[in-house]
Amino acid sequence: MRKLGFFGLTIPEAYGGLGLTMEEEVLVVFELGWASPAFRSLIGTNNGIGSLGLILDGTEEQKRRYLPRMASGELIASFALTEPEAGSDAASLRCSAVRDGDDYVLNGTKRFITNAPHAGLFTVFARTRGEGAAGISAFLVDAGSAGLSLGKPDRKMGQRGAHTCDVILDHCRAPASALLGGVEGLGFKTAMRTLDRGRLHIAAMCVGAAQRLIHEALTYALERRQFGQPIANFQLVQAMLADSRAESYAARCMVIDAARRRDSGANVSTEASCSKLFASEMVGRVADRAVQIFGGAGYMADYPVERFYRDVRLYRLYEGTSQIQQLVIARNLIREATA
Ligand code: COS
Repeated sequence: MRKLGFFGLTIPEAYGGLGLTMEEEVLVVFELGWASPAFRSLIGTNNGIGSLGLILDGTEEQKRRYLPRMASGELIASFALTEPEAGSDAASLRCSAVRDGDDYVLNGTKRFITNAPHAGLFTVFARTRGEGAAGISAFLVDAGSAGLSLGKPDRKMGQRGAHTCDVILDHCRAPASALLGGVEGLGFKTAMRTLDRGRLHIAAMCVGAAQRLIHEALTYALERRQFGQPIANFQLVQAMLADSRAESYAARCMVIDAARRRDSGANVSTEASCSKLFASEMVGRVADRAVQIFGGAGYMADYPVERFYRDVRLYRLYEGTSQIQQLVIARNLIREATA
């Protein structure tokens, strides 16, 4: 995948990536979702939340320093926003960054950080001044920095091929040049704009995983015989396959439409949240039906549906829970109506 340029799918060509449009990116992500939701994380963060803050708000010097090595796969990037006490309420994060001479000194713990065990660079969100969103800044912190250490590997229900752990910052020194964009107080908006794209990427993953689950369930239903015939002949089984096909098609259309809108320069905060909400809930239902069609065999680790069932549960949780997507959609609706 490294040789084929997968680590730099969305990094601009000027920095050594393939510079795919969002529409092109989601087409690739459909395939990654089909193949392995967990393995996707290794390249997914370089093409999404790991690099996007830098692409959106980094200085030219910061981009030139890191993006070419990310695009080649030499440098794995990671996005460190979540904390033990700051999940859905990201603006309440407590990690602090205090200016000390030519450096910032960072203190705090970041939780569930995807790719942390492999990362060479973390985009760390920390509080430089005051309460709330306006007090948050983003820093590009090298993994080898003194004072940065990793917690024990997280033991997860699924997505075990995606490695996550705590990132602990204990008087970790980062040079002033590590401040993303060179300006304090922009970090929260960088995180939100990054997640707008990241959520669309996750929605595309859900579509790919759903298509794989339907393929597995259909293949099994055509082979498995009960009452003297393939179970695919039974209308109750057909109804499950048909609902899954219809719902995954709807999600696919949403994701492609939102991606095209983003490529045309539109703000897709609402469309990204709609896509992630619908697609992640959809793939949960599709995985559940796939296990049902397999019957007892679907509960066994012998078939991929058991792993997919566990893997796709995460999509309703990370990069914003379903409830956070509902909140974003409703807030945007009300803002538009009252503007
Ligand atoms: N793009 C640009 N700016 C945005 C934005 C977006 N999508 N969303 C919010 N902002 C801006 C707002 O305009 C506001 O700026 P001003 O004060 O200048 O108007 C600022 O950011 C704060 O926004 P808001 O008041 O809406 O922040 P809240 O604390 O109410 O929280 C939610 C917003 C809940 C949407 C946010 O905390 C969130 O997304 N939480 C989930 C976090 C998440 O996804 N975690 C997963 C981590 S990665 S696996």
